[in-house]
Amino acid sequence: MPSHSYYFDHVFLDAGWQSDCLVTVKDGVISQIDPAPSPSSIAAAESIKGWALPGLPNLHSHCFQRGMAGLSERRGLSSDSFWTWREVMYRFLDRLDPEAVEDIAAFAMLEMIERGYTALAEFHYLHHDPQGNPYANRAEMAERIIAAAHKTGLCLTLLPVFYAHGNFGGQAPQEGQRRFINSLDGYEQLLGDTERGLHALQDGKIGVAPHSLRAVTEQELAYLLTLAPESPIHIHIAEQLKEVTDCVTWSGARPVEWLLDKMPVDHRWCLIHATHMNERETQQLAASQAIAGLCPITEANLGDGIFPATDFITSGGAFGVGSDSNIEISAAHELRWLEYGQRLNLRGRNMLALEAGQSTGEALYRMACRSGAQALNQAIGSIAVGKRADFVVLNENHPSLAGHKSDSIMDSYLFVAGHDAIDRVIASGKTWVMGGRHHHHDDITRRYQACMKRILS
Ligand code: NGQ
Ligand code: ZN
Repeated sequence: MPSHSYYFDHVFLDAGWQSDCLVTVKDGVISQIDPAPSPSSIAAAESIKGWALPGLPNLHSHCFQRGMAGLSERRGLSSDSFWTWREVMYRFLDRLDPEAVEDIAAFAMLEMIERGYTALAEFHYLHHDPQGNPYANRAEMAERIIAAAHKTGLCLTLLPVFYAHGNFGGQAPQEGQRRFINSLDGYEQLLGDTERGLHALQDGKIGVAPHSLRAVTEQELAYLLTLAPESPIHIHIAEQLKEVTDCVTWSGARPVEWLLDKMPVDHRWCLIHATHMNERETQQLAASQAIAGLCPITEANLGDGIFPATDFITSGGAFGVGSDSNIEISAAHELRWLEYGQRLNLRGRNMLALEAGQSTGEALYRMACRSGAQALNQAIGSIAVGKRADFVVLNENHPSLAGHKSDSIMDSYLFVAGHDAIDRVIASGKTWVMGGRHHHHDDITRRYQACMKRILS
């Protein structure tokens, strides 16, 4: 494939904003960056106005949950909680066949790429048919997720989930969990089939996802770690207080404490939520090189609590963000709410920028890019040679950016304009979104509408 050059008015490099910069892309990867290009190379390049950022990685999602957004916001008979939401979610599953999963996933991914994400780690656990039997093709559902990524241009790390139990200590799974359940043998087969399916994508990668400490035993977890030794490991942990007390009752230790004690937690790991940690756990997790995968919009929606992000980063910890339940998909809003949670909790401002004079938006964006790349095991999250050519370009004419210099662009994007400012998105060197709309916006949206009418009828 021949190379292609972009001449950016403004581009956010590792060293900061750079004006009038030439970026050359070959085979979907950045091959050269020239901050002082010659007039002839400028003339030969495609000129891009506006403010170009690296695409943000979305490190945690369950795409199918996009289809139930808005269906669990009505007060129930007893007090509503994460656990009653989960019952609604389990009932919603009864409506989903492979076609619906593909149509909903494509729509969720469409929103992701139109709203600032160019890569996704999909934590995929809806494996089986409505009776709980594997499909003839064990990776049927995984292939639907892969097809949706293909249609939208998102870079995909697919995390098939291992789920075997209903609570700590190897308890039997509940009826509502039947579509998630695998033996270790069945899981290994699924992992292999999914990995083969990922060859359909240019940058498809695999990872291993024990659902939570509730869903796996210690022995199963130890075994899972051996299955793909180079790949990321993602796990839900300590999201709800009940999970903490159940874990203490079972083992005498808190979930994060237990995990750090029993498992070789390192840079391969991404701990999703980790909301409820004491100071010691916060410091030890920070030192482990694992990523904290935070999903502040979902955590607010589900009433989880607030992650100790300020203490965590002061201790050297690294976080990325995910859209999780997909109740609202927006890279900017996710980061905004991460910062706002800290402000509300600690009654301060600019909590997640560590140095005086630093832009909070830039601190958040850089952290989530770097950690997201690690959690997805992909060469993404930075505009640098060797990285996937993913650019999110903000409209220079957006009113909330008008008159701004580079030092306040990221803050205005994250805290003010949000995804409304996104003009163009380039993923793997190809333009997928123009004027804020994906090439397949209408088709994917129409399919989603038809699907929702069908499954909600
Ligand atoms: C999930 N979601 O697997 O979709 C979980 C809820 C559970 C979030 N934690 C179910 N947001 O943890 O058991
Ligand atoms: Zn989740």
